Amino acid sequence: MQITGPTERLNDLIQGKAYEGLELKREILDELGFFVVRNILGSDETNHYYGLFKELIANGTIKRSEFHSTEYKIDHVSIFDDLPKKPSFKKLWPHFFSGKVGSNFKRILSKDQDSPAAVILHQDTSYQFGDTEQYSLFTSLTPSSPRNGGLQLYPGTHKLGYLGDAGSLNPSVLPKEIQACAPNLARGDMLVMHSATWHFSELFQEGEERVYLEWHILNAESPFSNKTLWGDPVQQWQVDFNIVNREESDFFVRSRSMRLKEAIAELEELKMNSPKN
Ligand SMILES: O=C(O)CCC(=O)C(=O)O
Repeated sequence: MQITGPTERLNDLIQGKAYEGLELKREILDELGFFVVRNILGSDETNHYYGLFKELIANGTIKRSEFHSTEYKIDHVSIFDDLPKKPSFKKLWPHFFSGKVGSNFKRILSKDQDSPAAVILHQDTSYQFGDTEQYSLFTSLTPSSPRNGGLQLYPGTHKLGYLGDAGSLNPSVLPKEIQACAPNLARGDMLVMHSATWHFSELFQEGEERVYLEWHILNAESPFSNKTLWGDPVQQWQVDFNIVNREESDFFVRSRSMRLKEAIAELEELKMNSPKN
């Protein structure tokens, strides 16, 4: 298998730091699959949301997900819901889905010395439902860089779309000229990422805890949108289901992952009953 792409152009954009600015540049997001909007929140606002996050942990309202080392599910909490109404966020919405912007989950992704694990190279599209044009908006509540496990992304890889399976991707199939980009985020910066972009994060090594407040956005007319953030959508089909709990969907009577779970359970049983035990 050989993949070719506009590597010279992508490298020029990365080297010229075209991926960052005070305002979202939609055409650059389309080319690279990501963009950093600087200073989407001021420092007082950022500290306010960071404080809320710490309070929610301290009073037991949220906790780290059992099977995802950086994730806190926060969909049951409404104190972050004023964010999409902030003037700086409102400026973003006309850039997406002809101004009909929906969301179907929000969460916090944090990494520190107590939960330092690296996250494999993957794309989110394989874990989502519906249209493949969806985005994560990661607002950084603390400084983020590769040293504290910040996200790194392969430019342009969203153009490959959905890849037919989920799991750890193989970066050696990409054109050798393409390098991962590791944007440093300051408190209050936002990383906008197309869900098909290949991304990963390294082990937390040092520095402040790395905390992203993520809003996931999609076309508000998608059956999987459960909250309209902007516009006046006509939503003819709706699936009442929170994709943060994707393993609980009822779409399949028998899916690949169900068969895999069954096979693992059978294997465990065989091992238990083998004469060696
Ligand atoms: O928290 C991280 O470092 C990455 C998380 C991520 O990419 C994901 O949950 O899809």
